[in-house]
Amino acid sequence: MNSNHLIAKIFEEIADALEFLGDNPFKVRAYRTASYILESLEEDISVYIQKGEKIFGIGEDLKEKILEFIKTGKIKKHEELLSKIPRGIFDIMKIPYIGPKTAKTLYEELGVDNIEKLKKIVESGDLLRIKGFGIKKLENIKKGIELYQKLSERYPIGEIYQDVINLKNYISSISGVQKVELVGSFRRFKETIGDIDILICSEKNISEDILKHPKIKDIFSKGDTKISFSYELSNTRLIQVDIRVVEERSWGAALMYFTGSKEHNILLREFAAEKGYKLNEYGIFRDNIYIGGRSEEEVYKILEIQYIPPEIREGRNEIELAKKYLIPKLVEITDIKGDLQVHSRYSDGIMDFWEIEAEALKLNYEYIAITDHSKSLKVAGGMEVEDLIRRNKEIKKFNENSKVKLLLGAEVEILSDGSLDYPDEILEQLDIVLASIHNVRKDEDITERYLKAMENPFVDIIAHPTGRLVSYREPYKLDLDAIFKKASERKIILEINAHYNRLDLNDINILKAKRYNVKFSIGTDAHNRNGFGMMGFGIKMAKKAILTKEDIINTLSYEELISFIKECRRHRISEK
Ligand code: DGT
Ligand code: CA
Ligand code: CA
Ligand code: ZN
Repeated sequence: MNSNHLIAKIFEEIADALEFLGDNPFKVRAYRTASYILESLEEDISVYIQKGEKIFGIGEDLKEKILEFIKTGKIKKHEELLSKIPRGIFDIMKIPYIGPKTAKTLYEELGVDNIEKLKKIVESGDLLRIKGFGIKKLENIKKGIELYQKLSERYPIGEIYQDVINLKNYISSISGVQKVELVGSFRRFKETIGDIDILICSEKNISEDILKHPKIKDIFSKGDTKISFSYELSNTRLIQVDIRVVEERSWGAALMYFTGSKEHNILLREFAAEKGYKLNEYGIFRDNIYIGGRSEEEVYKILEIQYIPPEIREGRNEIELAKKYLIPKLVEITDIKGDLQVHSRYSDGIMDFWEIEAEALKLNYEYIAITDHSKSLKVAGGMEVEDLIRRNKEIKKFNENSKVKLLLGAEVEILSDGSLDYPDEILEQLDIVLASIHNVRKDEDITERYLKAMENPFVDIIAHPTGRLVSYREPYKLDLDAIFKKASERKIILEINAHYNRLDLNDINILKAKRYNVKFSIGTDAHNRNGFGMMGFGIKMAKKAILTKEDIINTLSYEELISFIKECRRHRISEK
């Protein structure tokens, strides 16, 4: 994650705090505007500052604050405000329908300084005692609280990923620590995380050392084997962390237990019991005598089943598969030979072809599909036909001397009537066509739009099929079975969009699609250099759905991929 998002959040909080305190409205506005602008920048703000570029909407004063953040990781003004206003009030101000003004009234009239108190006065109706607060306001606040809880209960895994890895690395560096592993839903790579679970094996008591970490806020428990606290993420939200310290001889059994899922654990324990074993977090036992548990492999061996990769331990059918040794070799990131969704400068990306090639070389890729947006998607720099033609020429020239092949591609809008945003003569010239929908009318069912578009023989891939954003936007209304069935008939590939905001298709939908015998592509949707790093998230989704290398087209070599796409197109044309 780049610092734009972090600074934007801080500016938002400063604006809230200033407004709460009744500061100058222009100042408040300046912070809000800057926050908005930061969120919409393509490149990290430090890049603009280095280049000495002025950014419209961010004045000198706020530029200083940004520099301060880049240098020190915080902003003094922000810290000051945080110490002046109870933390809970910041949370209240983030609730939809409640702005700083309402929060101020709630605080002054009824002493409401956290969400729990707010809930109480809403339920008891005490809120109506405040002058000017009527039924309508009460209803809105109720709705706001519900929405807020729905959004903030769980954390999208991509948003907390780096923070969690940092915490793990910190713990590994403490002397005496022998083993550290992230367990729970994080190790299973669920798309949202409730809390962080960490397992440690250590030769001495290390709780004091762990608790020295500056981002640890409240300590809930601090025993020899269990430590639990809240940890501040870089977006300033708090997440609970549960740490367990176990003995070496229990390491494997504890890894299994705390990785979960709970449903998986219950099933596995039942299976162990059927075989006459007792399985728990301390080990595997027969007649109460310890017979193993140092490593996961050891436990699986005793149970005489196949090793079950953590990503698939969700209590679906993995244990049945493991009993029959039917879990295939899951796809790995090293199988990937190229990225099939990348945006260049020609639309809303910021990279030129040389930069893209350089990144691809680092990743050992053979090819990259350049999939700029099509003309209707103006907000994302959609390309007019002439620009596309010019770009294609440039790509062809580039490919003459390049080490990485750039595919002529596009992410083409499916228009409201299901037609495509470029004419067929143009689509035909592209090596790879992604079709997708970015504009949906309220409550629109987009099934027919997709089905119509899928009649076009040049649609190779449906990109981010459901349109959902993890924790922020529900999937579009659509009949996925109809889409999957059509994809299978027409040999159209379904994308696993690896961007952490999207993860679309996700594991559940991939599993569903797989029953229709379709192929998948993984694309990062990279718009800048950091974007390529998302491939790992897409791989995790694929693994969770038990996909192998054979299920994913970007494990093919360049020649294989090109001929595969051609073959699919021939099939579609002949079918028509
Ligand atoms: P989360 O935190 O909601 O994203 O999901 P998890 O899976 O990380 O759940 P969490 O943190 O409550 O517990 C971590 C693991 O500990 C869980 O995956 C399995 C294990 N566990 C927790 N409670 C139980 C239980 O009551 N029975 C069994 N068998 N295992 C449990
Ligand atoms: Ca957890
Ligand atoms: Ca937990
Ligand atoms: Zn898109």
